[in-house]
Amino acid sequence: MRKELLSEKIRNLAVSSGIDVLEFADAFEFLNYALKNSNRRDPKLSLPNAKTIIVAGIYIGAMTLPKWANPWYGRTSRLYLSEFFLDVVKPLEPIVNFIKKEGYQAIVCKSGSILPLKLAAARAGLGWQGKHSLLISKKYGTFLALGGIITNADLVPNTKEEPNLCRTCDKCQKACPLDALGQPYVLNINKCMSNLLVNNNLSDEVQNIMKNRIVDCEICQDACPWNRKNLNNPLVTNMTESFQKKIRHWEKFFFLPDLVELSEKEYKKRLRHLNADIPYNVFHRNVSIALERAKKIMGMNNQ
Ligand code: B12
Ligand code: SF4
Ligand code: SF4
Repeated sequence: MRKELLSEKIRNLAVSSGIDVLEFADAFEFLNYALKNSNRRDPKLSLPNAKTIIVAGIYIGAMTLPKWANPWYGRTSRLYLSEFFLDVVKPLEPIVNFIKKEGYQAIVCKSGSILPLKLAAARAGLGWQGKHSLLISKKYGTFLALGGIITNADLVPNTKEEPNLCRTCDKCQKACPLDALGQPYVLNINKCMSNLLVNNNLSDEVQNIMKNRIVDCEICQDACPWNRKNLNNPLVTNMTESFQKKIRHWEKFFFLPDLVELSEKEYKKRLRHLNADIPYNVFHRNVSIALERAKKIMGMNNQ
C-alpha cells in the first residue's frame, strides 16, 4: 500500500478509536534527550529497522471533579482519572493490529518505556514544550495525554515543528509552590510535588502545601494561559462526554472519611484500571494526611 494511503487509513482508525490528534514523524534519535542511558532516546534501540514514530493525543481537560475544592474530598489530576497515567495504550491497539496486518512491525510505548513522548509529540508537530516542560497544543493546551508507536512502515512524516509561543510568559514558573521550574523547560523532579507525593518519605514542607492532593499536582498547568481559556468550559469531545457520566461516582469514591477505610484489596480492585501503579501504603498515607487537614479546618471553623 502506498504510504499516503496507509497514513490516511491510520488517521481514520485513530478517529474511530477516540484519539483527538495523531501525527507521524521520522524515527531518528532524540539527541537532546537528557537520559543518555534510556532506551527512550533512540527508537532504533527498540526496533532496529524503525522508520516512523506515530504520536497520538487524547484531550483530558474535562476530567476534573467539582469537589476538588472541598477539603473533605481527595484531589487527584486529570491524567490520573483518564486511565492514561503513563501513556495512552489501549486506543492505539487497533492501529498496531492494522499495521501488523499490512505486513509491518509496530510496537506501542507502554509504561513510559520506549519513547520520550513530549519530544516525540513536538517532532510530530502536535505542539511545543512549554517552560513547565509539558507539551502544549494550541487547541488542547497541556491537557493531551500522549501515546506512541514505533514502526518500520514508511508513513508521511511531519516536517514542520510548532514554534515555541511561551515568549516572555513565566506564569507556570511563578505558580509552582516548590520551585521545581526554576530553570525554564526543565522539570526538577526532586522538587516536583507530583513526584514527591509518590515517594516513601514525605517532607513537612510538602505536607504543609499539598492540601487535599492525594495524587499529582496540576498547579503549573492551571496557571498556563494555553489551558486557562478552557478551564471552566472544557472542549467537548467523546472523552469529555463519557466522563460527565462518571463524575458522581468518582466524587463519592474520593470522600476522605470513607477512602481512608479502603482496604488494600479493594484499592487494587477499584483503581487498577487507572494504570497508575501507586503503592497502597503511599496512597493511604496521602489520604490520611488530607483527612487530618480537613478535620483541622473543620475544627478551626467551629471556633
Ligand atoms: C517519568 C514521568 C514522570 C515523572 C518524572 C518526570 C520527568 N521529567 O522525568 C513524574 C512523576 C515527576 C511526572 C510528572 C508529571 N507528568 Co509525567 N511522565 C513521565 C514519563 C513516563 C517519562 C518522562 C521522561 O522521559 N522523563 C525523563 C526526563 C529527562 O525528561 P523530561 O522532563 O521530559 O526532560 C526534558 C526536558 O527537561 C527537556 N529540556 C531540557 N532542557 C530544555 C531546554 C529547552 C529549551 C527545551 C524546549 C526543553 C528542555 O529535555 C529533557 C530531555 O528530553 C512520560 C511518558 C513518556 N513515555 O514520555 C510522562 C509524561 C511526560 N507525563 C505527563 C504529565 C501530564 C505529567 C504531570 C503533569 C502529571 C501531573 N498532573 O502531575 C507531571 C509533570 C509536571 C510538569 N511540570 O512537568 C504527560 C505529559 C503530557 C503533555 N501534554 O506534555 C506524559 C507524556 C504522560 C502521558 N500519559 O501523556 N512524570
Ligand atoms: S506539578 Fe506542581 S510541583 Fe510539579 S512543577 Fe508543576 S506546579 Fe510545580
Ligand atoms: S505558563 Fe507561560 S511560560 Fe509556562 S508553559 Fe504556559 S505559556 Fe509557557
